[in-house]
Amino acid sequence: MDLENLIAQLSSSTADQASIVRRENISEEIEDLTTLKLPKIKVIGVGGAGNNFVTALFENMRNSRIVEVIAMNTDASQLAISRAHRRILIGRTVTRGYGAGNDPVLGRKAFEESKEKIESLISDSDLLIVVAGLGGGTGSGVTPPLLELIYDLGLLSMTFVTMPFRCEGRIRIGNALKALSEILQIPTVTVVIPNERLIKVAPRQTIHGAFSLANNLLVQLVHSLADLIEEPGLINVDFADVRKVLSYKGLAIPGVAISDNTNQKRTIDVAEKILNNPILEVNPALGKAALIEVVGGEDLMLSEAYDVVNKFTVTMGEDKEIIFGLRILPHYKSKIRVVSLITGIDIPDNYHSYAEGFSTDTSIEKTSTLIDATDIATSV
Ligand SMILES: Nc1nc2c(ncn2[C@@H]2O[C@H](COP(=O)(O)OP(=O)(O)OP(=O)(O)O)[C@@H](O)[C@H]2O)c(=O)[nH]1
Ligand SMILES: [Mg+2]
Repeated sequence: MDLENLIAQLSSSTADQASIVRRENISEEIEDLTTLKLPKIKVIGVGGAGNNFVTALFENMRNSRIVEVIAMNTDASQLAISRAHRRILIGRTVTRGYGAGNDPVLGRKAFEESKEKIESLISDSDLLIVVAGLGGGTGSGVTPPLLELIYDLGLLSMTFVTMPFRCEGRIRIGNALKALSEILQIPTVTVVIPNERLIKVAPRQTIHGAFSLANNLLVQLVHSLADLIEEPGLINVDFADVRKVLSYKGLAIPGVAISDNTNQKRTIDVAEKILNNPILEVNPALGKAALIEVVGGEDLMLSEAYDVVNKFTVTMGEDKEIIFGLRILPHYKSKIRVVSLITGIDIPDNYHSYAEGFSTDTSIEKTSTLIDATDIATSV
């Protein structure tokens, strides 16, 4: 229930004299609360892949009161077909609206040209989520200086990037690796999705289906962050908790899994799917903090919610910062959805090799069963 509804409900109740006095006090307090600003999350999709990601996000978040979706590109024609609350063309002079032509140096020049415009776009945000496909000119050239600017402004950021398919060749992979190493030097929370993994995880998917595996991770993660902040839960998480988890910099692992059955082990299954997500190839046990949202129907038992969170604690260790929220949505019936973000993973020495998707190191491979594409693709 949002604040307006809460106020309406409070003011419509009938009461005796004593409770009228009490209600007046409550109204005063609520009045104070209404003057508080909701946090503002801006999600910026940079370049072609970034624009595709935020277009998928916009379909879900169009009416959000706290999430603003922004498409940013040097390519005017790509921007024209993107869907977002705002579409920003950058580097109009240096690229003439034709894109950065696979040249990250040109991408960076476009950023420099439009730096003032970008600064005024982001400066009133509480959290910025930057999304891009690394490998081309715009995403690879703009993402590192954009994250640097966010950091210099003292704002909180998170970044969500893909690494190229192996078949895209050494030049694009080289562009992506250079951009990734620049990003990893900035204090931010970084999720890396190696596109090559999408082929392995979903070999018989259409391009759209395989991309939607990655898209949906972002969509559901942002959706959950917004819900956690905005919607009161049985066990409530607020923006301070989100900030806390995002204060653990380094690599991060997002997770989404849904179960729709009454099986006794359903919650454990859901947690295991997340902790063994084969798209991401980073060991969750290395995380220092986790934010977990458990959403279920009226039939969700306390012991089941406990099992989910406990699975994270056992996997990551008891000395980790685990924050969880619990919400009951009657229309969920027997469905359970768990969305999580594990943060604070130090960058392993061999990270570059497996970010490319070429890993042969068995210590980072998972022995899990693969996630069924429909688990992630199920909409929120
Ligand atoms: N997962 C996913 N990856 C994508 C998508 N589109 C592109 N990519 C990846 O992102 C990389 C960068 O491509 P773009 O985003 O089109 O490049 P750009 O940043 O616009 O750069 P320029 O066009 O050179 O200015 C590609 O090499 C692909 O690996 C997408 O929709 N989903
Ligand atoms: Mg492009």
